[in-house]
Amino acid sequence: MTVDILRLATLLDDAARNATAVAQISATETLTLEEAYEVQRQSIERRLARGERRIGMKMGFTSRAKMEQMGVNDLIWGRLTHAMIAEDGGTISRKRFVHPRVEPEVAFLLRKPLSGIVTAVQAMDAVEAVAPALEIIDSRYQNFRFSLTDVVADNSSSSALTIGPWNSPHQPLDNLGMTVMVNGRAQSFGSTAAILGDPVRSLVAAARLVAMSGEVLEAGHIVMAGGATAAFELHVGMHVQLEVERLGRTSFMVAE
Ligand code: OOG
Ligand code: MG
Repeated sequence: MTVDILRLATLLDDAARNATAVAQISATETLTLEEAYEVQRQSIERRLARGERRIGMKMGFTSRAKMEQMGVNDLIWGRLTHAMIAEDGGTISRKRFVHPRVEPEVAFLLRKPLSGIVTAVQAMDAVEAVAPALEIIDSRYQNFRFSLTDVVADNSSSSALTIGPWNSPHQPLDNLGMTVMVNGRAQSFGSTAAILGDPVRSLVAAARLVAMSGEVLEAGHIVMAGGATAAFELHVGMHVQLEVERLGRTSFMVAE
């Protein structure tokens, strides 16, 4: 039986749009990794057709903490659109999501295109700025459970993000302390070192992975490096703040 890519892309796009969970695709169908990325691409095409603009990509499972939490051990990526960006310090409605979680990250802003096999030096040369970032992930699968191909098809759970101040990339980024506060209390601590040892490695991997799909990271694109700690559930009334050493803070509030 051949896989109906467009049907699955529509299923996941509708699930995200309506904030309703669906059963794991892998429960009934076996996709190759290439087919899963094609489902992802076509589901994002539907967003673009509704007027959303592509603004970059996100990396997933770049830390051991995230791999262990979700039981997936491969690097994955997803496509970001402008509609996923939430105001830094603003309020986000819980209604947009199925079962949202949040995780601390850093984001890169590119000043030059990047694609293919690059060194860390070449990758950093393409970076305009680096910022603290919070990623809200929201699997469209019931119980937030998925296989590798399930999560790839679902745009790697990409849902929303906030980005703090942009900083010069000309500084060490490989071991910056990360503190997540919820309603003024410390929720978790981490380090950018948890992201593949140095978040620039995530950017190197991002360039390699987009090239495998025949794509390029463009100047002006944002790359989310991946969660440094396990993600935690969001609930109405939570104020979440991330502070990254030397890079600054980003935050949001969850409303009804
Ligand atoms: C998949 C997305 C993983 C990260 O930063 O590792 C991810 C998930 O955990 O639902 O965004
Ligand atoms: Mg993430």
